[in-house]
Amino acid sequence: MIKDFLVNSFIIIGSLATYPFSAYTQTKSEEVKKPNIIFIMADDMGWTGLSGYGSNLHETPVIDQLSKEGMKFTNAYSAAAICTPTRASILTGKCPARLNMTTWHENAGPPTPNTENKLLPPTTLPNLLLDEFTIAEMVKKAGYFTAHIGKWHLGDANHYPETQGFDINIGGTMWGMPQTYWYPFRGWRESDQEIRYVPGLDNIDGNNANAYLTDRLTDKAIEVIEAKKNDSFFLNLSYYNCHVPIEGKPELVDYFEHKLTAGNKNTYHTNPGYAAMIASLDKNIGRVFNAIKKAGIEENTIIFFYSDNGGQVNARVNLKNNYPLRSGKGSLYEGGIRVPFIVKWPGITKPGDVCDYPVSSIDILPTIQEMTGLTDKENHLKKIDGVSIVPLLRDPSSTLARETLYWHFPHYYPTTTPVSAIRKGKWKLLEFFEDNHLELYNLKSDLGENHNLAEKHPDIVADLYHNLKAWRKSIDAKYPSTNPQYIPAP
Ligand SMILES: [Ca+2]
Repeated sequence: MIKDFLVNSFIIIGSLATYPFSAYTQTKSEEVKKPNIIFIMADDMGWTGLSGYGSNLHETPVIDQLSKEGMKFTNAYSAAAICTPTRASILTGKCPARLNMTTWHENAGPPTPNTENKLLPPTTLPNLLLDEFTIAEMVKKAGYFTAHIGKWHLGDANHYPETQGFDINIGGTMWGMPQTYWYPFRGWRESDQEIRYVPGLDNIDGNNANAYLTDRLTDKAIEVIEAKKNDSFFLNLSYYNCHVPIEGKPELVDYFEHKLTAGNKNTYHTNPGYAAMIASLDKNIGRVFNAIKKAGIEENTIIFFYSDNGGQVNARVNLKNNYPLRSGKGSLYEGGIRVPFIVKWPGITKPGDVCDYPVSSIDILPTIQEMTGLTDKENHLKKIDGVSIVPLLRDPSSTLARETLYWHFPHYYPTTTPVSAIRKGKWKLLEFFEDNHLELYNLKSDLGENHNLAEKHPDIVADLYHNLKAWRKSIDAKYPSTNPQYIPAP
């Protein structure tokens, strides 16, 4: 006990030493004015996954309404085409390649020996390092309560949300997907020889028999909103929907099956289970919004809606999931990285605003920093890649100082071989490392990236390629290497 007291005293004194007393009290008195931030993330939802973004099967009235009340971005990107790197980029404002976190947690580390691939990926980090400065750590300095609810996927148990500035963690683990969306949200995973579970959602009242994971995560989010409505809070609400396994509520699956058979044959979304999962996500976000209204904090709560990568394009989901974009999750074609993104900032964003300027998940941290008016005494923001998009939120026709966006994925995935990409204005260049060939697309006239213009515009290729190489060097990007065990297919 005495030892604990001494340790606690030391921490308190240490905190005061870091912050002059006047600054500390000022922070406390300003606390009530700081806006709440709810960052809602869908998993694996492609650019056209919402009805408001073009799906003619999915129904998302709540999220569509959010885009009408706030600002809808049409050229928003995830910093990676897969889960873990994008999530790391959001929390740190850094490109995944700078973090050396370019693949998902379970796939990171040294490369797996194989004979199938021409290249071997570099060794990458499976965990977000503890000394990385996150949004949660940033807003905690201003007295925010910080809650992580849902998918984490940023490291093992030594790197869970509690180690990155979150006061509480419900449902976050090292895994990228639940074994099942149905209670008790756990089960044996044969392919990995392990039991997977989603912690923090048990209760003892016996009403859990038919509980759906998404509903239970929302229950917890509402508990946070009700408990902290008089404080400033940051709620990182990362739903598992609509990542596989495709498990929708039966009544919703029935509804979308009927919709598909009732004559809606021309849809590019054709999976009723997937549609049901998106419908459940939408309904649950509606419950969150109702809780905010009920708590009387709607006008002082900023809402973000994002997806961590494009939609899956495998047989379990849909082959044209991201139409009209090319490819999907894992790929650096637009289908893998262009995602829905909506921001509602009461009093700042104007209802119905649409912004076409390219933005990225690396921009979230500096944006929240500016929104909350936090100072950057320790110069954390000087070491990041993102920029604040507040100028766009104030005026969607304005621009940012940043002209280029970059991606680097030195790994394999069913949709791609190792690749880098750069977007500058309407142009996009990709370099594929197996043979170092370059592809150039004009996104303004060819959104589907069907016409490689590399041979037609050598000057543009040279300019973009120069930028891409300089960027990779500046962040010490890791490259794939020749695989000595590779056996070419006959
Ligand atoms: Ca994902």
